[in-house]
Amino acid sequence: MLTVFSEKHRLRDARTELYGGLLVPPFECPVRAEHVLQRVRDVGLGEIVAPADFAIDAVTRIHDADFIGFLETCWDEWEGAGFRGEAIATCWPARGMQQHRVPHHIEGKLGHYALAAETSICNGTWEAARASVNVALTAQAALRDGAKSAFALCRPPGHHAAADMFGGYCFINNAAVAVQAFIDQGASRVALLDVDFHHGNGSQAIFYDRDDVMFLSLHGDPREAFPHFLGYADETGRGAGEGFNHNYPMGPGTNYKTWAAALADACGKISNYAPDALVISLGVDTFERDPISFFKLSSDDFKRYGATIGGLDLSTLFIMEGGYAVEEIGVNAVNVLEGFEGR
Ligand code: Q9C
Ligand code: ZN
Repeated sequence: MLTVFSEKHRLRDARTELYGGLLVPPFECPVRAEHVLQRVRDVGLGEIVAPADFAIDAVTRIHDADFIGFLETCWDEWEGAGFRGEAIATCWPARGMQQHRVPHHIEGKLGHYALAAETSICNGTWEAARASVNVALTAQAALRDGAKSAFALCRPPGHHAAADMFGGYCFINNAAVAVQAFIDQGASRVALLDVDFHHGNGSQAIFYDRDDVMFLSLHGDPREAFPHFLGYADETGRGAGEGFNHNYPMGPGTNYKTWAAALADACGKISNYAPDALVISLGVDTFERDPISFFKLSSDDFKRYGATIGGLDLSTLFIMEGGYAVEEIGVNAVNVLEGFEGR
């Protein structure tokens, strides 16, 4: 399987994450991608290529232009305002306040466009996010050109990013942009299966009204896990999209047996939908020793479920999302790809 990787991910190297009331080194750090790349090499998964440059138009098919403008200039505006740390949102348009007026001051803009406060914006964040979506689009183009599967080794991740919101370590929704590229190239239906530990709130929101994209997510119950305010089982889609959104929230301690039963159900729905392409939001923070998550999958389980996904026999694009047990992230992510290939 082809892997697409950009060294520009290293430009996203924040010093701070707000966690438990402390500013700690971010869980979402550069070494994650390097370990996955090393494992791709070690097992000889296939060719590794750098991304092509894509016009921003592919991104603005999903994201609002004003939000993209904000990401581009946020760091400069923050520094220009005289702040000395990294850019962190500290106030929001909460209940009863104005939701639609975008403030001029960067502090207000951050609150308008952020969905959470853990994700600091620093110098280089925009360039890295841009490279990450180019990785996704390059891998997508390989499928368009006839490849059966491809691995977009994206970093930073994307599935929490909505049309006009960043957070949860995400800025541009790489998977959503890739899904839209398939549609724009003529696909009638695309399935987006999100196996990251966290609910893909951004992806769900982006496609919630649509029947040409089926979104399915297996994740920690939002009553117990980030992003807390979306991802319930009764969120099934809206309007034309009713019946095309499927959430599988699961509680603390969920083991492979329970998780795999949810995956089997999701795969049945994907099969019936008969999509022209399948996009996988591949987070491996379902791992038993992940530092911020509570599922109990072993490294072998990743290979097992890769085989299940492979059994769908669809054109499949894997997009890297989360996974914070950095020592094991390479084995776990590449196990899915090897399982998919029947290795
Ligand atoms: N107590 C992705 O996996 N905060 N994002 C978690 C845990 C944010 C995860 C707090 C987690 C974001 C792409
Ligand atoms: Zn995650």
